[in-house]
Amino acid sequence: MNRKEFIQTSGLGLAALLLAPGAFAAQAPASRRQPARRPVDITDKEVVVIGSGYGGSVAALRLCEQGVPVTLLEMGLDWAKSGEKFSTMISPGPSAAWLKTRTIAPFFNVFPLKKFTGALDRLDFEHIKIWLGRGVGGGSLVNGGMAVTPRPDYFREIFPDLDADKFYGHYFPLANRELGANTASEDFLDSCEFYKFNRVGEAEAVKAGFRTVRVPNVYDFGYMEKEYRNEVPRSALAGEVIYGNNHGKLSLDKTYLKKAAATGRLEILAQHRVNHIRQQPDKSYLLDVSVIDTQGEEVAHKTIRTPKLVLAAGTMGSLELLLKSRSLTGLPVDAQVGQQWGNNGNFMTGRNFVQAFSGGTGYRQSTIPVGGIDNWTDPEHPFFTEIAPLPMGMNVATSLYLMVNRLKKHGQVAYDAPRRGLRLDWDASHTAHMRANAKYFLKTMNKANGGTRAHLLFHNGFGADICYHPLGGIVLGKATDKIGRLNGHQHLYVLDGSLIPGTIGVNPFVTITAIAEYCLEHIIREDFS
Ligand code: FAE
Repeated sequence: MNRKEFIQTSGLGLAALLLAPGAFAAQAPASRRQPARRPVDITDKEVVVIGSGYGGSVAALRLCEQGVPVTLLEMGLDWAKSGEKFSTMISPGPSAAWLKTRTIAPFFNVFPLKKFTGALDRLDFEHIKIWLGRGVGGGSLVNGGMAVTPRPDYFREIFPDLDADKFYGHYFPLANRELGANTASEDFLDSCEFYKFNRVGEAEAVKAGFRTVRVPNVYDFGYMEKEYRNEVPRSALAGEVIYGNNHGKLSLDKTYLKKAAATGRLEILAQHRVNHIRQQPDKSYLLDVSVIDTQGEEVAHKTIRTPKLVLAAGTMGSLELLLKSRSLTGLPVDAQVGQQWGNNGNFMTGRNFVQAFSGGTGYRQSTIPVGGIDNWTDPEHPFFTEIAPLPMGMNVATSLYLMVNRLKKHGQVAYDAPRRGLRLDWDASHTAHMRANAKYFLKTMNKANGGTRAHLLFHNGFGADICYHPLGGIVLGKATDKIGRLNGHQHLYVLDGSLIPGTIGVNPFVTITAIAEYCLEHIIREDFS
């Protein structure tokens, strides 16, 4: 079978499911268009947070707890309130893509979609594609939930100026606790048919001489065991993940944001897209905001003024807002902004014909990863890789890996004013050593276990352009002071993945959360007491 046939065959299976009644059931409600309005009034807010991902949610909770009223602006939907359901990977519906007419998964994009403000977005640059979450909860709505604390030696290498002992003694445990990180029981993983892919993945790795590790997750494994026993509606065991989970996943709307809302001081304005930021002579910030409908069209235009602004729009969102605002409104933005960007060493690869004569990787797969391969201490080929599920609704005898490598060379981000978009300096030279690691990994695995490089998934078997973890560009202690205040500003704080200089060696949301906790503790003490 060649790659085209593989895609077609898989597509046929998926198409059968697609044509099942209800596959397109929850389409976008036709929104009534209203003409765009000019802003008449300026609305004043005490503190505004832009973006409701990890950094924004920590900011919302910690400030609200201090008695500070917070307004949180999020361009995506408030899914819990919208009445929309998240769709599965094999029957994609409205949540599957942000304003696209075809699915945007890393592969098998054979599904047409109706344009809608979905939960998953993809930014396409020449040499890299970057996936993002959209909606109240940001990336937590669509990610795989892997809650990984970085290696202490690498954390020290990346953040030499931070107090690592305090991070491992306090901020990382705090982040894991608040996020609801938990670990699956070994009995369940050993016996559950949905985790055959992981058992195969671990056994093959051990046979090839690699070290495997159990990885915590924010998916509630107690709930998953009930799914398995058919006591509750299925989510991870029903193919839900990158288009959102209807149950089981402790996304931020169920953790940090829920706690913040319980204080009565949090105002969440969903479907509010911030277009640019202008600084006033009195140092306050004027935000130009579009209220958008589910087609992405502006239905109202607002101007919001605040003396204190938290920028937590995610690495790409915060970079775009700062660089675009500098170009459009003259917002003072330090020359360090845009430097030290990276893909966290992301490199996707896989193997076909895995255990082809002994049952493959399993017909049914949980969408939630639980295992990793830790080869970080190998001086020649250091990498960590997730043993990723591939819930295709059939046994494809294929293993998928999302590798996290070191970064040898940073990228740079700039604003391209004529094209009105970000420009990313990133090409094959940035990923050459990641490709070498992937080649070594696959060769070692195939030699020990059989199988072939996943030509059926990726061109040449390598997804060098796939990035789930964009990091950096507004690096802590470089573009900001030691606690996230943007250089040259007293009250503009950056609190998201952009603070991490391009790499952290593992999946990043626990680190983003812990750094936001650290920054907030100091910001509150210094600026809000
Ligand atoms: P993020 O969560 O991206 O939130 C930013 C928010 O700001 C979003 O909701 C945006 O819609 C909103 N926004 C952006 N611009 C604007 C604007 N102009 N106006 C208003 N709102 C705006 O930021 N990480 C892990 O640690 N473990 C995993 O298993 C994992 N799996 C992943 C799987 C997928 C498919 C993807 C896409 C990512 C995955 N990640 C994973 C990465 C993780 O989700 C990501 O690093 C964090 O979500 C980034 O957190 P931030 O707070 O930086």
